[in-house]
Amino acid sequence: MNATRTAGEPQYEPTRTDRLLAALGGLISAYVSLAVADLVAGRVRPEAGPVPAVGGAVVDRTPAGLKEWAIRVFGESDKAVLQLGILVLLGLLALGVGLLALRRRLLGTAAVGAFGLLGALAAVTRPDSDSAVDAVPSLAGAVAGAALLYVLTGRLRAPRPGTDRADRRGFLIVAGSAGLAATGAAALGRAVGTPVQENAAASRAALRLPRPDSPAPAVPAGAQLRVPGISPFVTPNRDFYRVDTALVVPKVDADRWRLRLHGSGVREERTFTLRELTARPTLERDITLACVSNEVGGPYVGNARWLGVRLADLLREAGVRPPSEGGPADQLVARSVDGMTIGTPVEEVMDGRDALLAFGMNGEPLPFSHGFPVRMVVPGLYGYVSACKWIRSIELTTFDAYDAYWVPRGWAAQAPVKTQSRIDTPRALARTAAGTVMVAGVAWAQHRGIRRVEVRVDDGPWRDATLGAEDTRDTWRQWVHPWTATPGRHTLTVRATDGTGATQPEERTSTMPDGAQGWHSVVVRVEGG
Ligand SMILES: Nc1nc2c(c(=O)[nH]1)N[C@H]1C(S)=C(S)[C@@H](COP(=O)(O)O)O[C@H]1N2
Ligand SMILES: [Mo]
Repeated sequence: MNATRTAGEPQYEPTRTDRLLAALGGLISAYVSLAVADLVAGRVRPEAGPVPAVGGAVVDRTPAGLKEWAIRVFGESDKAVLQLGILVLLGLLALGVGLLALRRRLLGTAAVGAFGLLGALAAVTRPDSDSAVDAVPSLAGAVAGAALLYVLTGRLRAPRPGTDRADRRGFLIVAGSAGLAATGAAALGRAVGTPVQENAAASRAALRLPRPDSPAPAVPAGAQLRVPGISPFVTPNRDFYRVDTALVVPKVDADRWRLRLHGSGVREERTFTLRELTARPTLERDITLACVSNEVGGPYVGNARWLGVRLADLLREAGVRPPSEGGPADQLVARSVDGMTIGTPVEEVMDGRDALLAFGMNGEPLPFSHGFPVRMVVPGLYGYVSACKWIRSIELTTFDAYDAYWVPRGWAAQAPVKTQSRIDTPRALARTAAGTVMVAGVAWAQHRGIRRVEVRVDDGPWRDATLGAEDTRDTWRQWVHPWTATPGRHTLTVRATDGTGATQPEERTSTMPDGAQGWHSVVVRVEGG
């Protein structure tokens, strides 16, 4: 096409079809690259795959406001959306790289290599990476993708024997078989499972939970109201909300798991195995867990029966004293296998409340997504300052000396749960018939308890709702209010008063920096009349 053309380049101008094929070649090379990386990551460490590694790096650098927006808009699918976004972006780049390779074969091939290096860099710089082996999935994928792109563009640039046209048939055969082979290999890799994950699954299946030395008192019969549409008093594990930054759920082999206890005021550093923990006196407690990102009326709250050991006992044995007894550490920093850090006030953990290192949830070992083998649960504190999943170590330090993960991202270092109440039924914008309508929901103020719940229709007077029986002050409480609904559009509002006598303030605040407050209300349409 011009004088700069070098030897070995095609003697013809690529047609529009060739360019289309070249772009497609870029896409297929990227696809094969990711499939190979996925296959290798399965053998090495699933979290070290390029998509989770780059995704994790993006999550850690996402401004808090954007993260809150993503949670609000995409809910618990936010992680899937992020990974899809990465794939779409990569797809677009791949089309460009394919076109580039048609003109500059080596440069295009090198670009694939550069993406591989980027993935490798992301993988080894993740906080949970402890070995350079984590670079291997991305690098292997890059080699496969680069080689394929090189071959494919070769087909397009080499005239088919006996013609002066690109070898499109050769291109399609190579592209098709490479795509199929990669798909097959990746599917097979997933089907046989990964060694790490299989050990984890086996260790979970083999775990026999100890009988609690201190069982939870039976849930009072009246705690569960018989109202259709109300949140069940105990949230089944499969329905329990999940909030974390993990793009791949960590699968920890319980047999190899260790918990390290160290830091300021610890007489002698200690390491516990799961067996050592479960052999200690165990307690079972009903505790309601809530997320600071829960909007007024939102879904990120659940109530479970946890089984574990008392964290304060472990700390006392190690010589730790709370600040009120002159201990040097006021913050306990829990670290997880996936690099999360969660800072909890030592004073609260040791003030007599049932702060647990939990291994059981509703009668079974913790589900992987909820922190298997061990997590923390502290009544009265939001999850991001208390409920470290997949916990690996506990360090005693001070709030002055260390900011846990969410603190530099704009969230408060200390965050007791705010009193909240939620209308579960009728649902927002529901249509109901005139007559008696059961307005019902849940209210929570962990560790203070719920004393009163009131309901208001439009601008009418506040009326006391009937409360379900209190399980403990660490659990939420159901409430119901029979309302004689009249035709028209009505606004139902709820507010709760906690065990200290404080009533929820009306004014809505955002979740940031330390949890939303304000009254929940729903608008309903009553028909008939
Ligand atoms: N390792 C780890 N632990 C974590 C988190 C996390 O991102 N990583 N998120 C915390 C937050 S913000 C909350 S609200 C709770 C949620 O626990 P769940 O997913 O079991 O409901 O876990 C906490 N523990
Ligand atoms: Mo949270």
